[in-house]
Amino acid sequence: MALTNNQNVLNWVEEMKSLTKPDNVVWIDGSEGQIAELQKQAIDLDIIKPLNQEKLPGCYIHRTALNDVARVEHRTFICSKKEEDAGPTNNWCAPDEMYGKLKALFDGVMKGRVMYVIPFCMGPIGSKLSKVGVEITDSIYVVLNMVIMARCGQAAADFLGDSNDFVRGLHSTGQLDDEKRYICHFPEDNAIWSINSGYGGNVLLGKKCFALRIASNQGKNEGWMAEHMLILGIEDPKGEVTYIAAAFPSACGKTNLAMLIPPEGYQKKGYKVWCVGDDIAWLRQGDDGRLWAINPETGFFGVAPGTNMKSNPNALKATQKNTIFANVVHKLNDNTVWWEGLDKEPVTNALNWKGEPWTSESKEPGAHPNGRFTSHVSNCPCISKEYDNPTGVPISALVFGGRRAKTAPLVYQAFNWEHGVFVGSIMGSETTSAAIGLAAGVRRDPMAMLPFCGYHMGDYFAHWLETGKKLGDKAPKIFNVNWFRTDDNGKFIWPGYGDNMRVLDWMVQRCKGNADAVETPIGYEPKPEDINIEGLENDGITASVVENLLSVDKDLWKEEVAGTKEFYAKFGDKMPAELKAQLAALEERLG
Ligand code: GTP
Ligand code: SPV
Ligand code: MN
Repeated sequence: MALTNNQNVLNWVEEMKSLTKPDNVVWIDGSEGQIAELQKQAIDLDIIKPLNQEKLPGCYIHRTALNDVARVEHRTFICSKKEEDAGPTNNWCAPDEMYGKLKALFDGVMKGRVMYVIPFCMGPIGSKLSKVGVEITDSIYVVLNMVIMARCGQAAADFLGDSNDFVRGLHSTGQLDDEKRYICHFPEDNAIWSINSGYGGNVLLGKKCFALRIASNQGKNEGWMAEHMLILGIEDPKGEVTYIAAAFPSACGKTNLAMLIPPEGYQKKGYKVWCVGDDIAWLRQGDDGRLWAINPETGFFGVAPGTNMKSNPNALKATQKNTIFANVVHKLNDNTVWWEGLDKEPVTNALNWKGEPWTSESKEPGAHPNGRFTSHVSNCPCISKEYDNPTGVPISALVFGGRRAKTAPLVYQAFNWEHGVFVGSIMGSETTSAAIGLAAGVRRDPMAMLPFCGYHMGDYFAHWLETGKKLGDKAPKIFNVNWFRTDDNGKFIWPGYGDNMRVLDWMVQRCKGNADAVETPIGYEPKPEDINIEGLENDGITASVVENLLSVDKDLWKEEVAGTKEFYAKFGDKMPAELKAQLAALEERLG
């Protein structure tokens, strides 16, 4: 039964139904009974397999098609009316042409299938910062993941009421044909059409498609920001919590930082870290003039490989119940899961992510490097009590970062907001497995938004500059971090993970005006002794190693400037003069 009398919703569902011609329509109310029934059906259809219910209650394993394991940037389109509005970093197609192409693909695609209609809300129900969407899909896997990742069902439909202000998401797994795979966004219609994929980032339309590509457009028009950022709170021994939002490219450490467990020395003093979100932040100026953030999602769609009791115990614990694993190793002896970096136990009798027999002796990795888990925030031991707060949390610092073997130091602070926007705009990172078909090496990824900014990135930079003007002296401080500097043998120098707390600590002290800094050509840096390295003796971290991690190689930075000039040139007239001036000033400071 329809969950709403909203004619805008009902008419659109009717229209999509006559296009896709399903046998049946089912509205997702989000009730436990309905989800249990769908889980049963998904098991019968072999879409998911139940895991050991004693060790992993409520957990399932899923395998995507072999050609469908990550986002596909070359098949992702921004279909704005004007090509210029999509900008040089997005694939563009005219809406009429793309609707024409897609209608042919969607025509009758759900014959013999069920059409699921999922009303969902991104952000706390009732919050001024939240937005509603409706996703239509023919995939039970999508339904089972969506109810973890977003507030789905009756409450979302009720929150929408009679309004026409909702995002229309249409998805079909089609035939999973990767040559007919399209992930298309129509920002002027608040619409997303996705076909021929079953991989999370392409099909859980609330996530990257809505909460970043469409929402970044809405934010530009309505005066707020949708960013690829984690949100965490650092509680000091007095109980005061400082909130930080951080943007790192895909598979560069957001989930890990968001769930960080402080080193023992910090724990003893009473420091705690709380996770508000691990992937997306919606940020808006509050009535008090400060910048406030919500996590629009309710779950984690996290990278499995590398997650273990040492690197990220909170994430691992979050996956011990009611979790859907995708493209990891299936251990047959005890019907559990495994991935590279989980533990050192030899795996004997198992299936790899492709479903082929696999053991620790096999040459290829068992889990796909982009193998993922979907689990609800309530599973996470360090979830912040503020995550569902409709007003969000006040942000004191914004952090950018990426994987850089040599160039970027462990941490530096921007001189001011405008310089901070510049720091975000020149971000680069070594490519990872989170998207298919990217050339190896460093790519420019401003604010970690290159694949997710749904409009012209020149306008996006201008929007950031504008936001800084509105925030004035209440603007968060801006920092850049790099956990990934390597030594001559290619090994990471900084221990990372929980020890990143030591760097967060310096940032918090900077925000509170309690820590000094040294001015370098690229920004303010800590004095080496201001990074607390107590307890890191066994990791070989000494004050001189920290000094090395903070060193700025002017020759490498001059190459960086040259690369940035080339990158900026892409944006033509839309490149804000302020940022070009920042680049020239950096070049001058480098001498
Ligand atoms: P998306 O979900 O794709 O947006 O990724 P993410 O930014 O949340 O990255 P995630 O935290 O899942 O980390 C990705 C990979 O980076 C994993 O293999 C981690 O083990 C590794 N990683 C995360 N933090 C650190 C760190 O501080 N140091 C090192 N060396 N590796 C890290
Ligand atoms: C990312 O790639 O940044 C992710 C995973 O968080 S996906 O949902 O596939 O985009
Ligand atoms: Mn992400």
